[in-house]
Amino acid sequence: MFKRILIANRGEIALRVIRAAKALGIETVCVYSTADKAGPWIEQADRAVCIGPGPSPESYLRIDRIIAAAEVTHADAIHPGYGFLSENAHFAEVCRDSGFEFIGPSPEAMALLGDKVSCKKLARSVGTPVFPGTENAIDDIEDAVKVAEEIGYPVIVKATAGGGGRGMRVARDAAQLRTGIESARQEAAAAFGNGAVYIEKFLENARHFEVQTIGDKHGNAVHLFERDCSSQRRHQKLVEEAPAPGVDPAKRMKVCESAASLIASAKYSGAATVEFLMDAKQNFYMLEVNTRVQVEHPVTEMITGVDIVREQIMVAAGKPLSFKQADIKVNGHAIECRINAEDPDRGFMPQAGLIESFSAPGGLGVRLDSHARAGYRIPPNYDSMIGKLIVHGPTREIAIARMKVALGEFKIGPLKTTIPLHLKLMANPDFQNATFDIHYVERLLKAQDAARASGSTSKSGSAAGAESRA
Ligand code: MV4
Repeated sequence: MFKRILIANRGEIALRVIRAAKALGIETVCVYSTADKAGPWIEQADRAVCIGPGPSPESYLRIDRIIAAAEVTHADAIHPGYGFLSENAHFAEVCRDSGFEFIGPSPEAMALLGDKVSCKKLARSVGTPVFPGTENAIDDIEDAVKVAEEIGYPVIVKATAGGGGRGMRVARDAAQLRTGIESARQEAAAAFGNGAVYIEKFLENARHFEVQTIGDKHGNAVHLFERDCSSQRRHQKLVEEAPAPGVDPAKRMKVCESAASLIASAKYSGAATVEFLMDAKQNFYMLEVNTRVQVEHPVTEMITGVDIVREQIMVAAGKPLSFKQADIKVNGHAIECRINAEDPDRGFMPQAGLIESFSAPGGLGVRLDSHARAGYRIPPNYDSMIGKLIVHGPTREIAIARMKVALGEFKIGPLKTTIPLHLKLMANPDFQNATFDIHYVERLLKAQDAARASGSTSKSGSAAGAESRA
């Protein structure tokens, strides 16, 4: 087993990895930027190394400095967390070539599943359902137009290297497709250094269904069932839950098993999430594979009892998975609300600054994964998530009820947070009845803005009018 792990990340996920490592008797090293010097998670690590200034290109994205920190602290392995370098196959390769175990897949498996065209080909070959579309990246625009006529409009143009919604264009006719391919290529080249794009059938109203999987270096690959992450705004998830409510058990089993087959066929070791869209008839289509631990992994931990970060560390060290597929049973229901320091009434503007008061919720089935506390100053450089509130209960109804209580207890001041929005979502009939799709939060916010604008008797120049347009 490893003696010492370096964590190439910050905030709540750094703390999550420290906790798992400590429970395994493994020492931890944090790397941090000068903006994170006072980060509370750093106190929990055995050692800490400053790797540069606040902007992440000069610190958390600097492979050379992270490797140097691992060398001077004699770390055995590097955990990348999520975001930053976690899905960078070059980083995984540099870790390996420098003698550090990367806690995640091999660079080869990461590259295979990270490229959406090669991932989709593999998925099709093992029977994981995918959208109809071009087999390969588009060479000739007129070939793409032919494929679009075959599968029917609307279609979506996607970057093979993309993810999280960047480099996508919806086309409803051939003219839109031609311009969409051009602009998606340019955007992808600028954003990912790779302008390759492909097309597939576009699905309008769907739910986001994702399967947690994990593989080891002995050829074992299992799934830990699924999460529904339909509550999102601008590709930022707000609420995630497990299991996905109201899904036909036989269909659900098939898609979860197909996700495990996919990562097995990639000879994948570590945690991976296979994302799907589910239509109104509960047909599934794979979107992409995330080759890292995800923000929302705790809801899966709560319903399966598996410590996903512990398993990540164990399999990276060459141990077989500690369980078999047949050992995994779903127990109850879990929901996670992402607590962001953002003002939902002002276009989700990030709220950097001092947390003066912080009163955490608790009680049966309540888990708070957060690096924040009173006296912590949120730096302006990174994402605004300051914690995740996770509740577990025997049923979805009880989990929602416990979440409402926990959100009501949770007081953070004076900064604005997403807590009031979560209280509204928990009381929303579409959430309660699971009659939602990936657009319902945005529709709700739009309706709220419209109601506020029309309810206001003052002119457009008023504070209320300005607020609703922000
Ligand atoms: C789609 C789609 C509809 N049809 N693909 C957005 C992020 C990236 N992971 C894939 N995305 C989508 N791909 C087809 N063929 C709609 C989306 C999409 C979406 C997906 C999941 C969660 C939220 C979303 C919000 C807008 C669009």
